Amino acid sequence: MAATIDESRALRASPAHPDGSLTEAQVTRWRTQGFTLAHGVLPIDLVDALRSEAVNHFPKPGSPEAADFTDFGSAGAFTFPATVAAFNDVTLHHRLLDAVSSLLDCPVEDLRLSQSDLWPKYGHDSGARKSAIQDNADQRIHVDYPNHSLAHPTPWNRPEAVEMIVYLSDFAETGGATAVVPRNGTRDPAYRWPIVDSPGIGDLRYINDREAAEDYFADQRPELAAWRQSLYQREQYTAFKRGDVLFYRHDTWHRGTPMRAGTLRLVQNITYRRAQAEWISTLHTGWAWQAYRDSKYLERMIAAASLKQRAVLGFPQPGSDYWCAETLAAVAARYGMFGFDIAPYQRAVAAPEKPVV
Ligand SMILES: O=C(O)CCC(=O)C(=O)O
Ligand SMILES: [Fe+2]
Repeated sequence: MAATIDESRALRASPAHPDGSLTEAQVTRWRTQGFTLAHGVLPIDLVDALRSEAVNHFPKPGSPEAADFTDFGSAGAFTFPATVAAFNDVTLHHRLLDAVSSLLDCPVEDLRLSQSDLWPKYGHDSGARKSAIQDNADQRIHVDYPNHSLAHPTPWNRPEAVEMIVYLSDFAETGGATAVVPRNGTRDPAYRWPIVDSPGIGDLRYINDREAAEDYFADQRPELAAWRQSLYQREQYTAFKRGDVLFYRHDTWHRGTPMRAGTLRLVQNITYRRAQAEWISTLHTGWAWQAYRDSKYLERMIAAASLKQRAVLGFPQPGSDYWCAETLAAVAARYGMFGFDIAPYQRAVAAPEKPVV
């Protein structure tokens, strides 16, 4: 696909409301077709701040280090919670939280963060690389749930999670559109149930590269090989601009496509799930594991966070059974020096909401 796409299959971001909230059309599109590409959700200054931190951190495209860089998987320094403030600020941005809340029709306090990492992807000259079966350039069409969930997505109309790709680069420069297959109504054959017909699911071997994956699939499930080809034929491609956000789902067919050689595409991947969906794993080490650093960046982040931001990290909320005179004093003793305000938690203990009788 590289840096040019068939115009009739190009997806361009639609603008969010001026306050960054998703429009009704964007919400409907996510709920019916399985994705929406939105512009103006995050402040562009924040996107640019994160982008320049990442550009300085990763090898320059075209350098020998870039050629050796394994571009599959998340990047340690840019995994939540990170020492890069802009990265955490994007992750916990109230506009993203509000967007997920409107897509899932679920209060922000009932969401939990389960992924936030930044993926650098380098464009290689396809002729110069022998396609390996786990090559990440031209991915097989897939859904993301198998390595996020221990179970299987719930039926379409009760989604449990929202995945996001925050683009920090411009498609016009890097290529590497994300291909997505829009779901077309309740009987769309592309969205047949259950969603198990993809390499890596069940007893099928995991293979990333498109060509290798489809050869393998044709061998293992010959009766469904043409069906998988029909997914590729229906792809649409994100012609993203810096700051655009692709909101999609664990049950949306999609894939990464080849980039322009000699370029670096930076994206941040974020997932929020419903609090009760415990079968959706948190992909990273527990947040508390970043405590004890000399900079105290985790402790400072918790102290500075809003009640909603703390809630999505699993911090006990006002009104939780966790809070009592002893825990109020203890948490204040742990975080007070960083400016943590215990008052909202205290108030809820002093004046619990009256039970409905
Ligand atoms: O890089 C992209 O645009 C999509 C990547 C993707 O779908 C994946 O790695 O699971
Ligand atoms: Fe994916």
